[in-house]
Amino acid sequence: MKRIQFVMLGGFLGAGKTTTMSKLAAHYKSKGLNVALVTNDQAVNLVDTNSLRSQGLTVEEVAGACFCCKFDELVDRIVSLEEKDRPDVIIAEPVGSCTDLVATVVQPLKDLYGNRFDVSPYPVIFKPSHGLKILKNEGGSGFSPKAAYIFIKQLEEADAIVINRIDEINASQLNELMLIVSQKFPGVPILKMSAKNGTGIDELSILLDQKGLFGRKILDIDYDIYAEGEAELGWLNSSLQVQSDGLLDVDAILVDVISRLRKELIFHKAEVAHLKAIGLADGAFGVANLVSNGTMPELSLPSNSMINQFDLIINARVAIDPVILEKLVSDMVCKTCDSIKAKAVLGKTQSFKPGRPVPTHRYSAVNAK
Ligand SMILES: Nc1nc2c(ncn2[C@@H]2O[C@H](COP(=O)(O)OP(=O)(O)OP(=O)(O)O)[C@@H](O)[C@H]2O)c(=O)[nH]1
Ligand SMILES: [Mg+2]
Repeated sequence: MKRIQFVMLGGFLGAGKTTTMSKLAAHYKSKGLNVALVTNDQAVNLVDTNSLRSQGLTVEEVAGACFCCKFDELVDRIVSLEEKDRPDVIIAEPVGSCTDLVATVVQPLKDLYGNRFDVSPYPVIFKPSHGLKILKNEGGSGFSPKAAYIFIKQLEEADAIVINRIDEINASQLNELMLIVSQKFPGVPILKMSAKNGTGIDELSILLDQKGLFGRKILDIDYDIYAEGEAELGWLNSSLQVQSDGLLDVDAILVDVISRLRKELIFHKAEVAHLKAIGLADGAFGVANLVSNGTMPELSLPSNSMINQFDLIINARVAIDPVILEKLVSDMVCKTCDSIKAKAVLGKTQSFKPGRPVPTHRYSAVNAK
């Protein structure tokens, strides 16, 4: 039986992993290949899963902890996709605050399931808005040194570093970024991409098809610092329904909620790693995001929908106490709804600090080629 190509896309929160998955899936489909995706989060109610499914893609999810801590569940999801959908390629997105994935996912997959899955080289997507400040070590990234440690460890285990959002920067800024990345991570191939407009997706797919000694960079990592860095993030997944007698402008509501939260979080000096909201209504969906305090909210996928009621899911990863985060999210949703005389019917909310990662497997040396 032909082995399934398994692709995992690493990168920090808000780096562009989900956007890249969607573009890569379209790329593989255009070549006649069958593609399926696996998403991952610390909690349930994922914006990413809903967004990708709404785009017509086949998606399984591992919710409740990262792939490394739920390795067997990841394998179960892959096997279930294998049985149901017979994909040629599976693309998986780990949690954006997760690292040490080569030792805990890539090596175990190659070693234990190498006869069934052909594991691609492991690319890590670079997020310029936080990455430049972290690599320059000039402060002002909004994250503590422990959270910055995770960002750097993610890049250290990459077979290739993919600089994303090149549509937003000019040639000299890009050269500066390439120089810094190549100085910090000498010898590591650097790719340039705009996941948003598709630039660089072909080159990424060429990298992913390469065979050789990839997925072998076992990190020297301090799990205490890693766990403390992750625990500095407030994590929130919340679902609710917005209702009104009149017509609701779904896209305007998504952007309004994110904009109000941005203002409050700036006031609280709490850096946003990624704030995302999806509105889901009768076949239509829209997504709004914020990837740092220094950037503006973006309606990344418009729904162009006017409707009486819709489901709203908010996922927030912010350097703040999760109790404060939960209150701010609930207050801002209420303010948005009050401003348009709509009603928010609260569903399920999970808010917490991520717990210490306890991987199912951790290979301390390369076992599998
Ligand atoms: N301008 C621009 N925006 C991008 C690009 N890639 C992603 N984005 C935007 O960045 C935001 C975050 O992108 P995602 O793909 O959701 O990021 P992610 O890495 O999956 O985030 P998490 O799942 O939270 O870790 C969205 O608003 C995207 O539209 C890009 O190449 N250019
Ligand atoms: Mg994502």
